[in-house]
Amino acid sequence: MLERLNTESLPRLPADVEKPIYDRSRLTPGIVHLGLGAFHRAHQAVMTDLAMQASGDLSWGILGVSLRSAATRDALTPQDGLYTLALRDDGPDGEAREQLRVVGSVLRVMVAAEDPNAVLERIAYPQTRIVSLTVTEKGYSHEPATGHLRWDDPDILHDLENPHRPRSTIGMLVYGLALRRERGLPPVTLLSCDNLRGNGDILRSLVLAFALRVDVGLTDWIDTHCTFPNSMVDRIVPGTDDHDRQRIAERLGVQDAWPVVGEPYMNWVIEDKFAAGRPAWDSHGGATFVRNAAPYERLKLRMVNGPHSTLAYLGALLGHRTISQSVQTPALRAFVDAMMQQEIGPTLKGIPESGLEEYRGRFLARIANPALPHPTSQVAMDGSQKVPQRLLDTIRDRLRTGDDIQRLTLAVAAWLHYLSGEDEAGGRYRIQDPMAARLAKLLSRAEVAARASAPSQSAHRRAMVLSGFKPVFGDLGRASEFVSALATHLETLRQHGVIHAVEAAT
Ligand code: CS2
Repeated sequence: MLERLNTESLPRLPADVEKPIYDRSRLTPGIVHLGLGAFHRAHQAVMTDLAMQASGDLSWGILGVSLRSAATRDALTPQDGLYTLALRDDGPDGEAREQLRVVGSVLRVMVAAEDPNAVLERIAYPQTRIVSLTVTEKGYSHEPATGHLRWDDPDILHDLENPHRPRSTIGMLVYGLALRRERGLPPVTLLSCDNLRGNGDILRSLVLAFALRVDVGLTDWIDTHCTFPNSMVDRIVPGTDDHDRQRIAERLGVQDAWPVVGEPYMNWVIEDKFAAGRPAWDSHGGATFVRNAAPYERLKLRMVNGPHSTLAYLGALLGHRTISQSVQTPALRAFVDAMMQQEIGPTLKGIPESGLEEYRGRFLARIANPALPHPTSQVAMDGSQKVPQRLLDTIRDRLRTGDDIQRLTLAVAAWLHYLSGEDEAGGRYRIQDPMAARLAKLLSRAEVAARASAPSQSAHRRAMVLSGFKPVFGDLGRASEFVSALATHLETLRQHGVIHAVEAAT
């Protein structure tokens, strides 16, 4: 039985494993982070660790909050918050290589579901200056098409009635901020790091909308004192598996119950509007601070996440388990490449052609990385929350300028077809989506409508019903060009399969 990674075993790690060289006993908590998943631990937490190391300012320790599951807390508490980040890719010789760093910025992990009030207390802690979030798209209780708060969300309804025991992210933030205001404490920055368009702006409007139901004075206080920078984060971080754990333990010589594994590439762009200071995240080339993050967000959501989702759905339908298998399938690669060049690129105004080309080439190389198997199921999950900002916004822009939307619409069709839960070889998979039940009903309504129509009309009828689903499509279902293209692609996918559909559209 190997010894555990913790404060005591830290000095004995092999020399080729990087580790914090600051005095962790002097760390004080400055950040409360909601959603302590692998994504956060592979970017913001490590950037904070490196920033504290470079600047010597040790006042930015992280109090991590897992919203529901106790697994991360149970893994990291015996490790004094320490965990390993393994950056993995293929070396020039084609062999996988891996660089390890033990990250020291996480001080403690709490579980909101066990004690929500303790989270509110931490948000209202005098030393807390930033509350950051990676709660995934579905963690915002918003309607994907409009960004508005879903007042019928059971967690939001619960939180309006239970100010001391909130369950939703938005409820937690608002009641935590209410406590800060009551106690006369200084303001904080609320920093969203999720893949949403205008993530800070969305967070601000959701927080203000909820606060308005609680107390008008609180809304004013939040609006005047707190800031909500928009940010864009880019690093591929698949979930950790037991092979990762074993391999990393062998290198460390101690057991790490929950290391995280990611790619070496990382890009983090943040609007520099912090209400109460920030770590020197830019001190070691980690983050870039800008006045307006919108162009970076748009570029990333459309040119990284859009093709990523596309490869996930098309690949999963072909039975591919990983994104790298999908992108190594020549027909899929040619298709997403054409989609990026012909349809996505032209919507990204202000970025020089050569810059876009480099970005596109780098993305394709990043996802082809066989050393980092990224499950198609992971990227495919929660499509209802992802598709609007990854694909539909781009389609809307192109419709406005009268441009071709065939490839992007095939990507949307691939999502809808994927929702049938069966790949082309008859393999079944589970649909993971907060709207899974509503989507299943939508699919069956579309089938009933298609069957009730004349054969020449049935594909169109199906596409009309599907694209009429407003929480995802908004008013796009009224765009006849989109509906016709969707009908054609869905029909091709159903009748002839993925390869035929992508070859016809490339
Ligand atoms: C992926 C992203 O899971 C997904 O939906 O598209 O997590 C992607 O890996 C990151 O956004 C890359 O920065």
